[in-house]
Amino acid sequence: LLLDLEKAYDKPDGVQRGLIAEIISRFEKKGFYLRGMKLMDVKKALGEQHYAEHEGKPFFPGLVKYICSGPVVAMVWEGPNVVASGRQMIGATKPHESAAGTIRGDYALTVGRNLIHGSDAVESAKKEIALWFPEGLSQWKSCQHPWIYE
Ligand code: DAT
Ligand code: MG
Repeated sequence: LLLDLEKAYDKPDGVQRGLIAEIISRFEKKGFYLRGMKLMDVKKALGEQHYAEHEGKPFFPGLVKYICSGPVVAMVWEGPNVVASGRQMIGATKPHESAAGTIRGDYALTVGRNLIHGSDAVESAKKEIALWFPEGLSQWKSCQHPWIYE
């Protein structure tokens, strides 16, 4: 059993557009473990810290404004290779390049409204989880576990 962690969240447009359940259900049905989830308003400092790697780029101010523009649903998903699988399920950054069948490929049109964030590596997932879930995560075991995990 490989344990990887991915922090994923619906961006404000996912909440505004009523896609919370649709997005969660893809990760849930795949068999990943939900370890943490909350609806939250994003303060500017958190938005800036979360996107610190993009500071200085021309789209940075708009990106931070967007992420702070309404509540997001922050989630932590765990499972074998969840970072790589999760990025595949989310789709490419630019929706016109994201494959049909991915979240962005199915529901998004523009890069600045691409619905969902997913950590790009286990290391960044750990940092993002510490940033978004300082209260810690939940550990539990599904009754379906042996039917999904060998
Ligand atoms: P991802 O969200 O797929 O990890 P990223 O980390 O490269 O993509 O960028 C973070 C977000 O910044 C991305 O979801 C949307 C925005 N962004 C990235 N490149 C952009 C660009 N060229 N123009 C406008 N927004 C951009
Ligand atoms: Mg990224």
